[in-house]
Parts: sequence; structure tokens; C-alpha cells
Amino acid sequence: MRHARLLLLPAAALMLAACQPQAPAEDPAATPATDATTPATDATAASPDAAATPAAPAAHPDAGTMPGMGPAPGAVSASAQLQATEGNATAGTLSFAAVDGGIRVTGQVTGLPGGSEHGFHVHEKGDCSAPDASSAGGHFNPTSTAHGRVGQGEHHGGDSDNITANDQGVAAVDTLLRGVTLGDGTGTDILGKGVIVHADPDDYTTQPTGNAGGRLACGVIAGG
Ligand SMILES: [Cu+2]
Repeated sequence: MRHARLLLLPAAALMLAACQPQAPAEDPAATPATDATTPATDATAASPDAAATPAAPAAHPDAGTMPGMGPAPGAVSASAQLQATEGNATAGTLSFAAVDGGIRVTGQVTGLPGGSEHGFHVHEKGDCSAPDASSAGGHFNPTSTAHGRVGQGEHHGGDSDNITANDQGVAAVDTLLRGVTLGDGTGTDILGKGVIVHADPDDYTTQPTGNAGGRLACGVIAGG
């Protein structure tokens, strides 16, 4: 990448210099001075572009529209205790940690039907007070994107792959949230947000919910 940038700058300067229409009309004595100034200015102007273009994909494919996205600067660990909504028996404990490319969520969810698959998201409000956890609001979506699947184009910051229960109804969670941060106080910070385990699998397509059905359990992402 560094090599590409070094090559790009002289190439861009040469192209721009070659396109200067006024250069031949100027006094030959003044031309060297103009040429010396023009490439320097162009090189300076081109520098931010050259630096920004490779930087965005390098941070993350999904971070192209989010300059500066990457491992959270003020990274902390956090956890959430999932509690069953009314009429359900799903519970669990989750841990959150900033890793390269996003926030890793690990833990265990219990009380699920054996072998079942469930939508699993960070929701916009850390409020599990409603019996059906509707108080947690919709998916956390700080960049106002479409719902989708992590790593496959556009998706909400709170989107995650489904979790799958074993025959005993226990799901081992190890998933990655992308486009969010943890504990940095920015608009993408998931600290204080809700986490929901849904009754049905997320189809990664239906807007804006993934058609994941009701809410089996809810928790709040808290520091520590
Ligand atoms: Cu959800």
C-alpha cells in the first residue's frame, strides 16, 4: 500500500503537470518556477485522497463510510445478563470485547428449544422493562443503513449472525458485531444498549427486522 501511494503521487503530479495548458505560453524563464510550484501543490492536494482511499477498506469492508472506524480507542469490556421475557425461559450471560474489526460477543444462552436457530441483535435501547421487551426498541442502527448480514454488505450496527442451540437448548455464542464500538461514547457505542434473543431465525433480508419474531430474552450491555 505504501508503494502504491509513492507511485501514485509522482504519477498524479506528472499527469496534472502535463495537463497545464498555460505552461507553454509562459515565459521560459518563469516556467521552471511554475512547474516547481505546481507539482508541489498538486502533490499536496492529492495526498489526502491517496491516503484516504486505501485507509477505508483497510479498516474494514463495512467501514468505508465511517472514517476512523477500527478497534475502539477507549476499548473496555462489558457484559449483559439476559433475562426471559414473559412466558419464556430463555436466559444467558454475554461478554463484549473490542477486537480487530468489531466487537466480539461471547457467552451462553440457555432455555431454547433443542437445535433451534434464533435472531440475535443489539437493540437501540437498554430497556428491558416491557414484558415482551418491546421497550428495547428496534435494532441499533447508528448509521441508518438497511438490515442485513454482517460481512455481506449493508447491515445494522446491531446485526449479528443467528445463534443456534444444541440438543439441550443451549447456544454457545461467539459472534462479531461490525460497525459499532464499545465504551468510546460515540454514536456507535453499544454500551448501555439492549441485546435481544428472538424466537425465530433472522433471515438477514426482511426490513428492518429480519423477520426474527418475538423476543425471548433481553439484556442491557453494561460496563465491567
Ligand atoms: Cu432483534
